[in-house]
Amino acid sequence: MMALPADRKQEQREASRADDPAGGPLTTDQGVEVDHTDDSLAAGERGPTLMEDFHFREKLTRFDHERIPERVVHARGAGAYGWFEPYESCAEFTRAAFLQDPSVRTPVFVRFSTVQGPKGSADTVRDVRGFATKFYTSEGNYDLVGNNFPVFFIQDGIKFPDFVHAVKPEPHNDIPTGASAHDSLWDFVSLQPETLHAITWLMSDRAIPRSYRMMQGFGVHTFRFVNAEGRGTFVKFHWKPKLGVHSLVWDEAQECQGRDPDFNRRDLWDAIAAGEYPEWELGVQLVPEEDEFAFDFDLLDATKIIPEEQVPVRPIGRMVLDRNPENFFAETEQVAFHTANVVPGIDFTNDPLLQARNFSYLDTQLIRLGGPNFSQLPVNRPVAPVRNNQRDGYHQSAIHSGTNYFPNSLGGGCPAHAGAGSGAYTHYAERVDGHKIRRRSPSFQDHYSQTALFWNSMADWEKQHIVEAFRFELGKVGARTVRTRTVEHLAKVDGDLAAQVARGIGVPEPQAAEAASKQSSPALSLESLRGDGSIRTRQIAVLVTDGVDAEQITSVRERLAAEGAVVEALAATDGTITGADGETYAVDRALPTVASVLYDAVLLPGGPVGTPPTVADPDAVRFVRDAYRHGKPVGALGSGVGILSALEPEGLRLSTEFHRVVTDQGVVTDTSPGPASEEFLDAFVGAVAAHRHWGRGPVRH
Ligand code: HDD
Repeated sequence: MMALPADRKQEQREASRADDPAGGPLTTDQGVEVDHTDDSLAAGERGPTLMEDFHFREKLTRFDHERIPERVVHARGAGAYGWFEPYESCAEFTRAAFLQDPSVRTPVFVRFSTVQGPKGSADTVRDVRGFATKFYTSEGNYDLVGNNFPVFFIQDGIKFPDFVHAVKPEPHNDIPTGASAHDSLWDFVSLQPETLHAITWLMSDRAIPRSYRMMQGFGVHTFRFVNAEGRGTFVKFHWKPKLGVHSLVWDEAQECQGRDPDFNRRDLWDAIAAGEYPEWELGVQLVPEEDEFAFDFDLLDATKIIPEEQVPVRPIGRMVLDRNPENFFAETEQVAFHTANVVPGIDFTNDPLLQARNFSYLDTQLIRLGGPNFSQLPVNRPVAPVRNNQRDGYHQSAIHSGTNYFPNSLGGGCPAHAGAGSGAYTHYAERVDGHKIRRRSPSFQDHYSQTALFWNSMADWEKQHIVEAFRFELGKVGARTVRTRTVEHLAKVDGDLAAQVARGIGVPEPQAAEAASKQSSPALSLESLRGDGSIRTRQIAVLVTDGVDAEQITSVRERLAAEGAVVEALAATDGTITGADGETYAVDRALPTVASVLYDAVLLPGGPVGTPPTVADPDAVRFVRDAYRHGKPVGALGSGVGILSALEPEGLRLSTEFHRVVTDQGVVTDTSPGPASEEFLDAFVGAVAAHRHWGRGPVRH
């Protein structure tokens, strides 16, 4: 096995750079120098443009052809480079070279995406997120093309065009953009109960992640590991983020779509640019071949999970993303993933969704990237050598020489077959025997038990969010029959869920029925996915104004920065403010340019005399009220506590105790003047680490 430095991919990328290190003047595509690109060549000062202006024609033609088709799904995305390293050898289960040696780092490129919206849609929509990883291994590229849900909406890939047509904007008016709350999706759902499990995930907070860096990834299908002896083991892949799994609230997510449509993309970019490299642990659930039928669901059914309590997730390695791409189009747009890009030691199962994907991805790249040579593009090129007789086609950029067929003697027989004992891919020798039939296996028929398992596993606040999401989505569906039919299916999952949804959307409550399952899997709740508990990279706003107690701000800044949080001082206008000590302090941003939804927490420092004028600023008032109703930590110090109480966020009850740190539902206050105490800072950091404080009650709009 060849040791592969993680920067091998970067070295390879260098060769594709278009920059001219020596500088030099503007040229045409043919390298002819251009001295004037502001006016076209014309017959006289006010005359027509001349055909012979080759610079004008080339420039316009190139511009006219800049666009390629966007991905039919997952059109909007953001990507980054990084590396993967295994914790220990996985040789017992797989011969995959990149999973053998903890000292070998394999380069990766990861693209995160939304599914429904077009390339220019907003990030914080309610949707599944794609989580696709290309490992540039020493044995060729391995693509793990996953999502942030462990289950999919359909069981057989032949239904994919139907499902995607239903969820995409309606064909007559192309509405809605980046949203599933419309008739055609719910019509499909109400007629196709296999969607219910993934749909319930879609109604959960998993569908509005706070950050790509704070979401799980799943390979979804059951794949197969194969070891050097040819023994197979079923495997499900899990990515777990080091920072924990955190989400937005729906009201906030919607506002964020307007305030910063690039919210998740920017977050990923900024974190990497700041050296805060996102990290995930790769885990596997392993099932021996002989246990294939040991479950009350079918391992080949992509609408099912294996509960972690039944088969624990075994951590096998970690991935760190440490480099932003340099050109969005060249890299993030042109990256081409394919579920059939596997390496020796990783194989497929007969999951009918996976089988269809193994056809679809290559097919789509051919049209999207305009021909068969897209694997030569820098982001797609393997670092392993490529030698074969595939030739020609659009955009061929390699100069092949010698023979182009096999077998040959004129080319010395090259490239020869890989020899026995080499790294060649051998397909797992599964015995297959059957009649040709078009029929879903009876083992795929139960669509309700695992939907109920998911529902049962949710904390109360997660359940409440799911009910609200169903009400929102179905409330936007015009066809009453579709609303009713969907609720009837929900009743087969859980009577209480169905009744709560029905009450919000004006359809009859279905008759109470037995829940489809009484089981739960605590590992599915966000409550159990807090990660390392740190507050690294959380965005914390400190609202400042003239007369503010600068010592308080400094003490807060120092501590929060030491914890890895990003602290920004916001004031009514940009520039500087004058502290109570008479010194001037820099403002990071003006309040009108930002919004509460772009921050994770807010802190109100005080001033030595009376109430600083912050409270009179409508932007500041809205900021604090929004943060409070979105469950975010709110801190107040000194006379800032008075300001907070004057703002009267709905439901806020402030303690009347003076000069003591009081923490209540993520609101941390201390009326003491001067620098923040350790006790206050500990409590505030703890409140930020907890992310949201649901005990305040439902989010009011
Ligand atoms: Fe897919 C893109 C993930 C089912 C057909 N898919 C795509 C991407 C991700 C997924 C992350 C974007 C990759 C990128 O960033 O470029 N898809 C999934 C998951 C599925 C799934 C986790 C279920 C387990 N997909 C699925 C099916 C089919 C497709 C059943 C077709 C039979 N998917 C495609 C596609 C796309 C795609 C049409 C569009 C753009 C592309 O491939 O490159 O081929």
